[in-house]
Amino acid sequence: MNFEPLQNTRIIDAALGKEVDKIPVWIMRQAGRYLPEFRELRSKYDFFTMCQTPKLACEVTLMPIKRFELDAAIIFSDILVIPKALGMQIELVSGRGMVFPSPLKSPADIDTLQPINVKEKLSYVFEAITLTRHSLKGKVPLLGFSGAPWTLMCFMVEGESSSTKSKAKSWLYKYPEESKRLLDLLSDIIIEYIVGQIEAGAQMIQLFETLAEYLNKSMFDVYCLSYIRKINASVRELLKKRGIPEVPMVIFAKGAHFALKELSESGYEVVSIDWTVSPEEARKVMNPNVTLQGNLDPCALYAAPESLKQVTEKMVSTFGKKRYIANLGHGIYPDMDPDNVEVFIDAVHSF
Ligand code: 1CP
Repeated sequence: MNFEPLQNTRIIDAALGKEVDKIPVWIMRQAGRYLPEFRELRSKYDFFTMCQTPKLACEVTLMPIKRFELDAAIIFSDILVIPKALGMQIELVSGRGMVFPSPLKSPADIDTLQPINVKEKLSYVFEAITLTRHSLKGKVPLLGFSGAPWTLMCFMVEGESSSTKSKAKSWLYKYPEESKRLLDLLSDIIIEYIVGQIEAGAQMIQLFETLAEYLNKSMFDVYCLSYIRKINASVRELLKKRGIPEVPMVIFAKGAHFALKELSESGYEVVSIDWTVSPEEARKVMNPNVTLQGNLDPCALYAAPESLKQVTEKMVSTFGKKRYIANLGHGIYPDMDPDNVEVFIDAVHSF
């Protein structure tokens, strides 16, 4: 595919360990609900209709890019497009979040998931990526993403938000082999899905293992890390086989403070850390050949501009300019003030 050359390569350069003129910055969930222009458009359409309509997904992806000096765009979509593609019904219910009316109740339900051709079933994401790449005209790189297997399994088994994830965790204890069967099935789809996004024009990929924080180290090793590794290796292998150039990959395993070293040796160019990990500790234990991403406590965006500026400056000075991408330690919340997003970005860039 023919796209315009990239004008801002900071994020890609930082991911690959090259020098940068300024520290690159983007924000997890930057295209969402805290923006009035998003809420306005969202009032006219159902959430998944927005994801499934490339023109709308493109428009939302560009919203934060028009407003702020961000160094990357992230395609507007959701990690739950995969369970949806497998035939599960999902509704975004106001006040309850994502609700699956018929979650997986026992391992027998794994067989109700429909076998899919990723290229066809998720073609709307690929089309949105290609359209957005063209619309960006090379201004900043476009990131693609996917949920990781354990995080997706959690949603598919829990059915709605839960503070303990005890239903999904009970599967790991009661049905370890069947859980692995489900995680394997999801991994195979995720691999094709990521390759499809890269083929469509995604210039960096982030894998979200957001719910890693519910597991201990030994469970994480078996039910997350092995799949995180496999996905990385298989994506690269498939890209090579199909003659598609590789792109940097980011792993964000929220709460996996016990596995920083392992994550930094799992094949990803970038490891994203949450705010509970100190930059010094992360640099000390992690492979020096990976780039770190993160990790401002999202709630710092509630601070007055001057103190937000100070905590941001402290963070970036501790990480340093080399092998670093500034971000929050998790997604931005809907009630945050867009003006403070600008304060955060400026504080990073002027360091
Ligand atoms: O910048 C962006 O907003 C890009 C698009 C994006 C991404 C990267 C969305 C849009 N969702 C995600 C990832 C995602 N979705 C994750 C992993 C990252 C994280 O932990 O923040 C998770 C866990 C989800 C699942 C999800 N989607 C939830 C939470 C689940 C629950 O408990 O109900 C919710 C509420 C959504 C909806 C959603 N996804 C995205 C947006 C903008 C919204 C809100 C839509 C709305 O209310 O109008």
